[in-house]
Amino acid sequence: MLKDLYQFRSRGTVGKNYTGKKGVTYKWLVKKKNIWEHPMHLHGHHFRLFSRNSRPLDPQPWLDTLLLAPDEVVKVMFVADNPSDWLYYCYILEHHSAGMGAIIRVV
Ligand SMILES: [Cu+2]
Repeated sequence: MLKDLYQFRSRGTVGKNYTGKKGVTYKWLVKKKNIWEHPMHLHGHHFRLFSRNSRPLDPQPWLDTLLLAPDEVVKVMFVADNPSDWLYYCYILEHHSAGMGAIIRVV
């Protein structure tokens, strides 16, 4: 089963928190429309990129961080197999404190 998780739709908004079910594979759209790069990091899980700007990619290695280019839209997939509350955020402290952070709860 695939579910979309959609983060950081507009500039300056606080990241929305999500709840996922253990064992479910989630498709996750990462998008931030501005001029900066964002090194996005997820605790507790690894994920795989499968498209950048709607272009499918060859099989990619497992990651816990991805570099989001300016105006880029990236699709990743991960299996929610580690129950707890996990932080997902931009490593750049100014961006994180401005709202680029969210909790993904796996139950
Ligand atoms: Cu950032």
